[in-house]
Amino acid sequence: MRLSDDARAEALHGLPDWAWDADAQAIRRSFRFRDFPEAFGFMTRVALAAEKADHHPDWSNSWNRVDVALSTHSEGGVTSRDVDLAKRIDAFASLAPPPPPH
Ligand code: H2B
Repeated sequence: MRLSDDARAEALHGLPDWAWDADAQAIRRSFRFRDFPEAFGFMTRVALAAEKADHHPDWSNSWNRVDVALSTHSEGGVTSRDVDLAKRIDAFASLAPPPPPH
């Protein structure tokens, strides 16, 4: 079931680096890593978790950057499955060494 506006806003308090994208009816976060192997290692971990959960991100990668959008396509919006996957994705990202500052 799609989360109400209030429930989604509440869930985003627990996901401070994620933003609501009303046009896409999705939540989004960009990740930056040291280099391409770190980015792709992260994507591999996320891909395996997503496949196990049968819930998949919409994402793109450019070298050390990964842009992720989560939405439940069958529901046309954000559900608890997106919130759960976002939490797992944050946990994977936190394991990677930080990228150098700009
Ligand atoms: N992922 C996401 N994000 N939304 C879905 O509605 C969805 C999915 N549906 N992964 C699943 C797969 C469905 O297409 C398969 C057939 O179970």
